[in-house]
Amino acid sequence: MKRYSITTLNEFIIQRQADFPYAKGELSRLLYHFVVAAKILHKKVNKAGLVDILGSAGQTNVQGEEQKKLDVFADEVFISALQASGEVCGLVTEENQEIITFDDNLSRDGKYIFMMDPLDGSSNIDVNVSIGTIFSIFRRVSPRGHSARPEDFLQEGSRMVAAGYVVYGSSTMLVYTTGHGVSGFTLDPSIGEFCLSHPDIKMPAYGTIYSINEGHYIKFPDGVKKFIKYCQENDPETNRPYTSRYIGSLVADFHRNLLKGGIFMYPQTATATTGKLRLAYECNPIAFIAEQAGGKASDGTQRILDLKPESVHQRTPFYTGSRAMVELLEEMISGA
Ligand code: AHM
Ligand code: MG
Repeated sequence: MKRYSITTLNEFIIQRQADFPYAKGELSRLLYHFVVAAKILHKKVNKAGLVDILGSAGQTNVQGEEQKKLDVFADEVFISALQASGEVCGLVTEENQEIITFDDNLSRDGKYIFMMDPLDGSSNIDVNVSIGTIFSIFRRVSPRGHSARPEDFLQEGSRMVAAGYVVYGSSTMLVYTTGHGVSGFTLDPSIGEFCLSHPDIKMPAYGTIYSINEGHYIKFPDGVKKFIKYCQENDPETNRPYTSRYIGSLVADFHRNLLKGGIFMYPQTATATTGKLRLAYECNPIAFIAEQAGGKASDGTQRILDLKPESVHQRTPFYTGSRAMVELLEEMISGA
């Protein structure tokens, strides 16, 4: 008889609990609640195209309820799920200017804080292109039993406990790390489970894909321009230029480069001097995953995970991907 061996995400999390001798199952419970919300969002994303038939955002649906934009819906679903977990004392999301603190008794005792972009790349929703959810989890520094405090949310990325993303693409995948390598799970919608499909992901040390919005080229720093020129010249090994691939959805662009090898760049420009992407819930989690997979993430001169945040929505230039490519770019930026 043929035997099928499937490892579901829940099973995997339980197996890995042994990696954290100090853990009492709180992180596992937290991830479990996050994943339930991700599945709800998966369902909603898959139906997004029907919105035009059923009533578009801002209009009322057949029950007379107002239709929510998908990013607002995502924000609400994740916030509710994280509060329900009782393990999170507060969170920051791209949708909310202020820090959200959960002030019920259970959550005030929660050990973790959560930072997330509930639906990244949301401008791609209308055109049926991949979008994602990105998150990072830290242990709080303020005492348990009290409300979360601003300093809980201003820790360097190197103190992250776990990070991950969900990509809603041709299939829905969750990729995450707790600092012991990177694992990828594909959602099997027929059984409603994320199943281990990509164990111990390693990013190729070198790739031939570069991903950048070249529309801003004339405003890029000289080192980045030099690197782009390098990519456009013939690679001696393949005798053709590097391949340019840019979706405009960070999770999808990074995910492709993670598996195939390549570099993603979102530099500062003459007019946007700190870049576009947010350190806390876009760059930090992607950087943690990149490093855990053997890759690298930098702001051009410094390791992303060493940056000390000054505000929760702060932006940073961002370069991440295959180690050798990021190192070469850094050399060109430093003018070496
Ligand atoms: P968003 O958080 O408003 O969705 O913006 C973030 C997105 C990233 O997913 C993507 O890498 C980048 O913005 C694309 O920006 P641009 O359109 O300037 O190339
Ligand atoms: Mg975003």
